[in-house]
Amino acid sequence: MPRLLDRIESPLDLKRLKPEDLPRLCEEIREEIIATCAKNGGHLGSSLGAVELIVALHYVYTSPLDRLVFDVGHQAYAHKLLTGRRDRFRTIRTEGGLAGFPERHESEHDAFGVGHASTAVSAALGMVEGRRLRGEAGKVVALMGDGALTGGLSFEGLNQAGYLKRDLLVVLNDNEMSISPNVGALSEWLTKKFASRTFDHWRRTAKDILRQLPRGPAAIEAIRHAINATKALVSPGILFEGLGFRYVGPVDGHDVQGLVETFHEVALCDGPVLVHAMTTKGKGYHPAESDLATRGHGLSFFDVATGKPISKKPPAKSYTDLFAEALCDAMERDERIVAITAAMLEGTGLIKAKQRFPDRTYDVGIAEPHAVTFAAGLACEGLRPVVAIYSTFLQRAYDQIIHDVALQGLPVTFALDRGGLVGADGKTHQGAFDLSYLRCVPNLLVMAPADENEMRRMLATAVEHGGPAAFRFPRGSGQGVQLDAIPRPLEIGKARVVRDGGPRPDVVVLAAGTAVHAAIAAADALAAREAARRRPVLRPRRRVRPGRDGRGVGARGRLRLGVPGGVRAARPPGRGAGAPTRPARPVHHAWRREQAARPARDRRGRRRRGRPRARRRGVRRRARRRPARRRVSVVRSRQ
Ligand SMILES: Cc1ncc(C[n+]2csc(CCOP(=O)(O)OP(=O)(O)O)c2C)c(N)n1
Repeated sequence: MPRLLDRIESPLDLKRLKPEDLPRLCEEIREEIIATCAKNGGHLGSSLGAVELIVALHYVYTSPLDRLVFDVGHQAYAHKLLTGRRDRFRTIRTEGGLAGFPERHESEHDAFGVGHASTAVSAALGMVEGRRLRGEAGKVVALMGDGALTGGLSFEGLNQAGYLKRDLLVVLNDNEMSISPNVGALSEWLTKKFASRTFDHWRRTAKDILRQLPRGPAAIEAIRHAINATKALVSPGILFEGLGFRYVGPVDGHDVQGLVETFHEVALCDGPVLVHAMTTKGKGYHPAESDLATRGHGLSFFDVATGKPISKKPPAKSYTDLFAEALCDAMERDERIVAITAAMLEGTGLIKAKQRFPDRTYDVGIAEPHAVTFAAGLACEGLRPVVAIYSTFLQRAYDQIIHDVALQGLPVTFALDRGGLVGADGKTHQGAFDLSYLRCVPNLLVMAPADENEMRRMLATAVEHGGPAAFRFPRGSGQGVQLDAIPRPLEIGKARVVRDGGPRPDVVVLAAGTAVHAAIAAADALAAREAARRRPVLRPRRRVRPGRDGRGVGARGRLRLGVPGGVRAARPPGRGAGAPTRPARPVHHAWRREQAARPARDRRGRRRRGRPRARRRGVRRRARRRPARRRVSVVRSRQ
């Protein structure tokens, strides 16, 4: 039988289907999502769980006239399939293909670009208000998960929406999961829906009985009030109603026809409405549904039949695993150390700490700013909190880093995972800004380890340091170096000469972070070429003599390899200060090896020259006249 999905080029084609066709369409969408995620990886569980919600929303509302705003955007695969991107869906997350998240430039149906959590309500409310001010028609819908609801930003949006009383539909996709099972008092509150369902059943029965009894209208009215008051006590809706929303639910988030009816009804309501839909993460794919840890939240390549990962080589231990082990060891030795994550127990490896030290490991929900200030409070009481967080998500807590931790010099350690380029998750997830945004923070010790052993030593350094400290490490496996049994703290502020000697005394290679290994390879290659050619390959403009700490290296007499996947901070004042600079460009999704192979680009996004400046003609000619002593130095600078 031909697929219904193949008939859909836009949401208008979807509206031509009969409501009874929708369950079949949902199944076809699921198959497409599973087949694609198996090849490209991606957010399988979240996308499978939201299929019916997305189909029903597109069936009732008219995108792009009506705006559909996603939270995180990791559940939007069905939306991509229904909005003219079916043919390119199999390219998702690959270089040049569709992005894994909604992006405004990709489609007019992607109302808001996203990747980080808890933005949907605020963005949607802004759109509602923007349309009102411009006198434009159209509804706005925000689709968010119960995990995203743990982020304070969501409540800031709900708070204003309830106050403004504009037409805004918030659909709460409640699967009781964040990446791992959802946490917090709010999550417990939402589980009241079970009580609420039982109550609804009980209320219906009571009404039937009452109808048959001879009673006056006043008595019936009194009983109705009593029932409603009791419902408020057992329903999660009271929270949203208190914030000014009309609460509808809980409804079955996989009954697509029921959802269509509900959305038709609420589309006629004035003012803010919240529909509370219950869903199952990973719905329709047994391996995902039965994975209790994350319900197939985000998977890399897997076998569709079994759901088992397909991995070409046995995975070496990742930086994440090694960090988590080092942290557990440190927690064992030092009772002052506590571990904090913002809804990333799995991603940061802190699940290990949670198992070994449940009392000293905190998952605070998707609440990075709170995580940092909570850590500051712990530090005030003599503890040594380690906030394990992805580089990209720490961006959200910038003021907390400066105001709550750094200015007060509190001993909080930030362990930044996924520093550098992260691959297929794309521009919202690149850990490219951390060194730029951290280096300027007063009192903060900033480090980037060259390898996993140094990472362990940096954790020890940070804790011993007694002030604010941060170190960032990349995604993926370590260098495979030998690990010290007990990591010793490093000397702060000293660079290290990794290799000395070689054919050129006047060439210094500076590197930080895991670029040190690339720098050693570059130095080796350079030395080999120098030796083979019997003349200099590189000729710096002035002679340099590095000190042990990396100082004294002439500004031009060095070949500098940056930290992998980092961006430079803005142009310093004095060099064209005041003049408008061209904005830097984001790094888009691709496999990590493709990203690593891309030529470096300058601030304007132009390709950097493939060959070093000194190899240009005139320079080489002059260099021949003044051969240099042969020595290549590699200096690693450490902040
Ligand atoms: C600010 C921020 N912190 C952390 C994350 C990582 N993250 C991605 S999805 C997710 C869980 C979202 O849960 P929920 O909103 O309930 O959606 P579900 O996956 O359950 O459908 C988390 C923590 C993020 N995207 N943004």
